[in-house]
Amino acid sequence: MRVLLVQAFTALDMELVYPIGLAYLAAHLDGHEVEIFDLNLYRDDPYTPFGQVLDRMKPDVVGISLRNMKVGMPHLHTDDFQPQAEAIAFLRKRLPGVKVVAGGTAFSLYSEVMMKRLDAIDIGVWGEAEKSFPELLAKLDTPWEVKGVYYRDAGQVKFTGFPDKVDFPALRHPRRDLVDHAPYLASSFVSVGVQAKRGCALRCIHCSDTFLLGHQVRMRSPADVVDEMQELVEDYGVRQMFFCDQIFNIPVKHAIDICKEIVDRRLEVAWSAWFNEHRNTLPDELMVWLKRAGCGLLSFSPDHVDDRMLKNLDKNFRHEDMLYTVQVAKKHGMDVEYSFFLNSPGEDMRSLLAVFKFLLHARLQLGSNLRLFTLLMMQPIRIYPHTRLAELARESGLINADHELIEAAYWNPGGIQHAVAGWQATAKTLYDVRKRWQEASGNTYASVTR
Ligand code: B12
Repeated sequence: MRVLLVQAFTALDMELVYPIGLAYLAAHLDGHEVEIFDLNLYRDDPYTPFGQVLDRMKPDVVGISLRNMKVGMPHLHTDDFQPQAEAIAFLRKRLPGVKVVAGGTAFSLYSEVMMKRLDAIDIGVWGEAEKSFPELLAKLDTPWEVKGVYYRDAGQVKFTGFPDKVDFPALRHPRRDLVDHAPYLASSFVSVGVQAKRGCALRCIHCSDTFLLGHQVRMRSPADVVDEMQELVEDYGVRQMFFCDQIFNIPVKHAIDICKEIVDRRLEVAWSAWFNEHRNTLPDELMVWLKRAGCGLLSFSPDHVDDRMLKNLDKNFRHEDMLYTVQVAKKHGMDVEYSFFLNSPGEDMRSLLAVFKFLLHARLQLGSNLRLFTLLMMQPIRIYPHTRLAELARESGLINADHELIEAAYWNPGGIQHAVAGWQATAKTLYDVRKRWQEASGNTYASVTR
């Protein structure tokens, strides 16, 4: 079968994101002719090249990856249903008989809404799909026989039920040969991803990653991870990457072993990842290896700094750990970024000010090693479906019981929302200035927020 895998529009004014999910799928489609096409590479005119690839390849199946949808920062992003619907309508019109199969993180978070609103999708695949998608291609006429599948039956959307998690360490490497890395490298230092593990043991109340990937952490062997990094360097000239893991430094030993493997092979790479803030997950030994292995940035999403608020968010660390992150970054000369939510459950002016006080402290301690662009993105928590925060929002009457949550809903109650609005207006001004500067720089792929 001829299968075209398409990355639909991601957040349009942010960095490009290498379609690693599609490259993973492509690696597991034995016996099919496969190509990958990313609409985001042609932001000015996506439809001419899209039409050309459809005409040339004449795929039997188009697998469309819906990664981002209404990501929830209206003043920063422009993605929506409409561009995605237009892209699907375009391919439907160009190739009326083609089977359209959707998948991806945004699809999986809002599967039913997506099936209802994007009626040109024939079949949807929930979650990780290295096993289910090839199975589906073999059973396109009887999709109800495959787990994890949404299909249409007499005007009704039906679901075959959640599949087992894939055996991640046993997967093949993503098909990097199907994607040109150059535009992603030109876009930002986080654009090309590598994945060392799937799943997360933590229980932060707002996070939907565990709905998608589970609490059990499934790890690849460090040697296998670094084999893939080595391929990226040697075969594609990629020396800058981002780990797509939920958290890189849990377990710590796995993180250290990956670093050691990079160092042993003398691989010259620059990379970053998301890190947990608990001091036990950031021992000196790890920091030393991170530095030697080319990790240039510790990316933290603590979301808050105040003990009471961290408890409300069910974080596994406290304020003293936050201070420790500053101390350890300073000691080892690492760059750091932090992202925070505003007006999370229980917020008051005192706790809000604690965030800014912490940032000031970090700036004084770390100077320019503290990267500040994430401040542009500080906002109230977007309430994602399938999270404890969504339950809490319903119980407390903040949202209606039947809210589909695809239209942005935030945890942003009470008087603090006025302070938040003030901050967002400032962030928008900073954003606009930066955007004009980026445009003047002439790099059409550049990210405004990185
Ligand atoms: C890593 C990551 C990032 C990294 C990406 C780095 C990189 N180079 O790849 C960075 C930091 C850049 C990032 C940024 C953002 N991200 Co992000 N990110 C993730 C994360 C944790 C992993 C994504 C990933 O790479 N997975 C690895 C690959 C292998 O898996 P996959 O893409 O899911 O693909 C699998 C399946 O989905 C499926 N599949 C995928 N496509 C298709 C297609 C078909 C046809 C089929 C059948 C199956 C299928 O099969 C694949 C293989 O199993 C996810 C959360 C998660 N748990 O997945 C959030 C997530 C995708 N991000 C999200 C968001 C909101 C953002 C930002 C807007 C955040 C922000 N405010 O800045 C930006 C947007 C960036 C952009 N330009 O659009 C949301 C999107 C939800 C939504 N409503 O849109 C997610 C789901 C997290 C969340 N729950 O909030 N992100």
